[in-house]
Amino acid sequence: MRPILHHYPNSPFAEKIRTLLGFKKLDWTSVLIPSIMPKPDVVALTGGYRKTPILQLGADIYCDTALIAKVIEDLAPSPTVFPTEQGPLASILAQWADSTLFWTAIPYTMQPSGFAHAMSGQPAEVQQAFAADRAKFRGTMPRLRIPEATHALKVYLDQFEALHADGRTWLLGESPSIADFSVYHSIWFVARGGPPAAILEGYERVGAWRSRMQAIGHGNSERLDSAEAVALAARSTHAKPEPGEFIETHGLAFGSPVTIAAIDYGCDPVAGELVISRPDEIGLLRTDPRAGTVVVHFPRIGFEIRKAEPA
Ligand SMILES: N[C@@H](CCC(=O)N[C@@H](CS)C(=O)NCC(=O)O)C(=O)O
Repeated sequence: MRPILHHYPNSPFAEKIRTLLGFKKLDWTSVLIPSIMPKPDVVALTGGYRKTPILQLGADIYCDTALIAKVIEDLAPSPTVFPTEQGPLASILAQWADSTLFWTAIPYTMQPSGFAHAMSGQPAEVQQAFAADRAKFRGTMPRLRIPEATHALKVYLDQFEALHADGRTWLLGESPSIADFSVYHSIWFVARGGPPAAILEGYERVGAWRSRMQAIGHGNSERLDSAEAVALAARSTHAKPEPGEFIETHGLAFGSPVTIAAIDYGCDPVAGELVISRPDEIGLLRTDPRAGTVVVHFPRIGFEIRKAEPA
């Protein structure tokens, strides 16, 4: 089935998945979504989750790029981005990059000169709306100040430069892995960030690796309108969750009413019946007036399940 990516051009996590789709040579459908709330078509599909990107396969909606990467690996197993000779290291490095490195690159790049570059040409109301949206999105999550973010980013770049001193092609050796895609999207964001991009100067080996990543491209995609994608979900049948595969945790049986929410930021809860509980994935079934009955999937790590309170 042709995967549908809901994304917008300037999103680093979307760039991770666009590059992965390019690497896997998968034809995909591109749905452009707003970068700030409201996102009525996204929320019709997810039930409340608002982060970017999401991946849609018919009436199955996949949230968070840790899970989306695994879904893409299943759709196109070869060449793998989870090479066995690297064991679990690739996933561990990817998780560090998707959290610590990302939350260093963002406050560093969005310092006033980078924010002005990102917003150039936008009216003051749009800039204010973006800043207010992101303040609400981050919630109470601690945020590095610019001097600490700058220093940390230099330390990380020094470490990546040192890693490449042995002439390796990819971060963990001779095969690209999910770690390359996760580290790449934050460096990509810094590189297109205007004046703050100067921090990358002098990192020759990191620059050469970045060019190799960029050369992968985004593969072939066709555009679809987001309302069409919602209608497509309503016409599709979701994959059948298997009660036999369900691991009981939290004392919750298959089909229990729950909410699932991210635990770091963008913690909007999604309500439905818990129908997937695997070691690395959880998911719920919900019915939406526009999208019909859909299964919304999340990675287990980074999300919490709560028993739904009776109305
Ligand atoms: N853990 C999430 C993080 C996604 C994320 O933080 N995405 C940013 C854009 S790169 C976002 O959602 N920004 C707010 C928005 O797009 O509404 C993932 O791996 O997908």
